[in-house]
Amino acid sequence: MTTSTTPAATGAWHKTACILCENNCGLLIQLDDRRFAKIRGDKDHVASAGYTCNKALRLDHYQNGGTRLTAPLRREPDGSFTEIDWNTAISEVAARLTEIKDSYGGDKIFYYGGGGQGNHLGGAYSTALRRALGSRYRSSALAQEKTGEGWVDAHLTGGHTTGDFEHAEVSIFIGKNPWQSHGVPRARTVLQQIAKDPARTMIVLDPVRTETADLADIHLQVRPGTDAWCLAALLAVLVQDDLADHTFLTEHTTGSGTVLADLTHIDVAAYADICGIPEHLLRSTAHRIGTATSVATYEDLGVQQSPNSTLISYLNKLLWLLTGNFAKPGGMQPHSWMAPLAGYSRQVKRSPVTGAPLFGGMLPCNSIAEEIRTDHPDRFRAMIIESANPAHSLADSAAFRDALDALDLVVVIDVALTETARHADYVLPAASQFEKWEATFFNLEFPHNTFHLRAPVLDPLPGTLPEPEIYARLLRELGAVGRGKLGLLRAAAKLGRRPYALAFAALLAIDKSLGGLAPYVLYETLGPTLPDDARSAAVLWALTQRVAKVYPAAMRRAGHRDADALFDAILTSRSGVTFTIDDYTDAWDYLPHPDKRIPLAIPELLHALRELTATPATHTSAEFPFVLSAGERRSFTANTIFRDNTWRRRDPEGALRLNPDDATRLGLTTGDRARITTRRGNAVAAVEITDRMQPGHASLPNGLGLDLPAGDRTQRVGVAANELTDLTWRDAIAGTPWHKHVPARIEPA
Ligand SMILES: Nc1nc2c(c(=O)[nH]1)N[C@H]1C(S)=C(S)[C@@H](COP(=O)(O)OP(=O)(O)OC[C@H]3O[C@@H](n4cnc5c(=O)[nH]c(N)nc54)[C@H](O)[C@@H]3O)O[C@H]1N2
Ligand SMILES: Nc1nc2c(c(=O)[nH]1)N[C@H]1C(S)=C(S)[C@@H](COP(=O)(O)OP(=O)(O)OC[C@H]3O[C@@H](n4cnc5c(=O)[nH]c(N)nc54)[C@H](O)[C@@H]3O)O[C@H]1N2
Ligand code: SF4
Ligand SMILES: [Mo]
Repeated sequence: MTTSTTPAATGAWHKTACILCENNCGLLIQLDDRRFAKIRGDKDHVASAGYTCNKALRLDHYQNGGTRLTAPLRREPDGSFTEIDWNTAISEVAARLTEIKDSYGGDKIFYYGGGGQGNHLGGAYSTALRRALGSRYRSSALAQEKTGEGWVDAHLTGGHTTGDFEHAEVSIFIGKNPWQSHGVPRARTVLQQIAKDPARTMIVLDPVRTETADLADIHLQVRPGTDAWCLAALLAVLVQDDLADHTFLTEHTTGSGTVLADLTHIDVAAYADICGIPEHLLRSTAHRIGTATSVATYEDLGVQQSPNSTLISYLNKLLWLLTGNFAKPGGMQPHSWMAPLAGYSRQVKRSPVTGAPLFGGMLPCNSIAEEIRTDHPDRFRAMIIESANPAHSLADSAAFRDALDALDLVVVIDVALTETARHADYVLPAASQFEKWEATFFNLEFPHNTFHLRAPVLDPLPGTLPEPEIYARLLRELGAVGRGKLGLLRAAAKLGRRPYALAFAALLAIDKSLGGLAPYVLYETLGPTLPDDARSAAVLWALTQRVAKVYPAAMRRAGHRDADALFDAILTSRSGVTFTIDDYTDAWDYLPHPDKRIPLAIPELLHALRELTATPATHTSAEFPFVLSAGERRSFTANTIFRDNTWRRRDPEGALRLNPDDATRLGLTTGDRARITTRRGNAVAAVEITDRMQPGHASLPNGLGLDLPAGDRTQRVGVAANELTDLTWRDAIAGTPWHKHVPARIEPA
């Protein structure tokens, strides 16, 4: 492997961020040649202020641990890969995409991914390529977790809300283990502060006694998959004991009458029995919530990847809405965005073959294979996959691999030859997240919302390119924008931002199609004028214009005079920028409803709530008696970002966790090997026995079971969870998978 160095950089501390979870804590990295010799938290960072968890310090295993691609790969008729040069790769990929577009229509080119936990800047340019090709359908990991919640938000507050956990009197974590998974910035510090403060209460709904549950005042250790009954019962107590905030409901909501009436009828004792929580504990918990001055909640995969997930999102939101915990300190708060991760609306379009709902415009991940493996004339024919590993991360990997193989063309943009890339026709090697300008749009904070544009720490590994350059080369090859227009804008950019903005607006008025191609146009014209070769940041110019237009007051509160001042601050601040300071009362401006009230009644979900009495609460059987949570976040898991098993200091194989009673019954002890069988497949894992698990519940970590090179073969360590999951285990409304609720059998291996 050839390496290039930035010699002057060795020994110096470089500012960047961690790429392992959505919090993207600021980091300082000291290099030794291309190695990350030392890593520490960046105290100047606007969001993390020096905080990191244990995982960030292992990032050299991402940068230097795995096997990187250093040339584009083309699949040959015999199935093998040949290295080709970039010019050949770009011209062939552009020609093949054009062929698909001309034969079947651009809407048959499906796009997946666009960014992981640390890299969204490239994805911001993918929209221009999709526009040029006429590609209409897309998806990403969001459509196997957050789309149901996003759709509920679209009905209620119109968008995402963030919990003010630093101030909340009562913090509630529903199927969320922030001690391990974060999501809450500086999570471990914040959790410990809550735990230490006798005036504040932490409530955790989780079948497992997690590290977060250890710190909780109230642990509602529900039976797996029964949160809907648990939350419905909590809401019922709030209503039946008249703890709802009637002033808030009257002044700020509509439809509360219907919702309260439905909750009045719920049999709390019966629901307590279903979810396995003592009735008195449910009642006292509801009273703690109903009498608190402020309540904030966070729901995550434990419920979003379990049965009834969309209903649960609704019930979660009713918990804080019925108690008036919106737009106030310690409550739930809508916020500004640099760019929303997805645009949800109440109206939902449907997919062309199976009619799956496209919440936030995304095809549910479990429907992708179904949409391809058919002879329907509208099936997808090609797929572009960037910064994602769906052949490993989507339910039923075997079905997804078949789907990839059924396509006419698969193009994968990744740093490594992943489980997905192995099924590609072309693999385009990307520069790593420390070798290019990068950023994420996980800007979910309140009141200080931050954005961090990271400068490269290293030069790109020879043979690799940043994604914005890959997209630009494809668009150039496609001749997406005439040279005349690009020339004119380049000339205007040399004169300054103001003439550039005017020229851009004038061209857009003549040619509306430029709007969809804007990221590419900016890259080609404004990009070259940016300092430090920060060409990939060009798209942020348009996004800062949007911030100035949509949140002018919040932007000025953060000290930015106008969009250009904000753009310059982003370009030059190596520890991130606070781009807006929201105010609690801004919440009402963010509501999209003309009457500025929150419409509480969602008919489909009230129907699902009524149907709970007739909904099965268990999905196990004599054949598959266990509930397997396939994909738990632990101290040494990080999706599939590390392609090097030696980064794990503990739990190297990703143990199957089991309750002691189950283990005794099965004759298993810690370290033994057990076979896990589901309707879709089977696997063998090392066993860890722990009373953190309840009987009948087992868990496997996420991100294990990668097929990594070992000599001229590959070696798999740990279980690839999605060899065990099934496409049909999914939410009836959002189509999101039940990864946390897989019926399984466990036996000694
Ligand atoms: N260490 C680490 N951190 C990560 C990641 C990582 O890979 N590793 N990945 C990041 C990503 S992509 C995401 S989306 C987040 C996810 O973050 P989390 O959602 O917090 O992660 P999980 O561990 O998958 O699931 C959370 C909890 O759900 C519980 N659970 C299982 N079944 C049920 C149930 O029926 N009801 C309830 N109430 N709970 C249940 C599990 O016991 C678990 O404690 O983490 C992010 N952070
Ligand atoms: N069974 C089960 N399945 C799950 C989950 C679960 O809990 N259980 N969790 C789900 C969730 S919440 C998520 S978010 C997904 C995550 O799964 P994916 O969305 O597939 O994402 P990652 O595993 O993060 O993979 C990121 C990919 O990006 C590549 N990469 C890294 N850096 C770069 C770069 O700079 N450029 C490019 N182009 N590529 C890069 C990596 O090599 C890797 O292939 O998994 C989901 N799947
Ligand atoms: S919380 Fe840990 S994994 Fe997440 S960004 Fe910070 S250091 Fe990285
Ligand atoms: Mo995720």
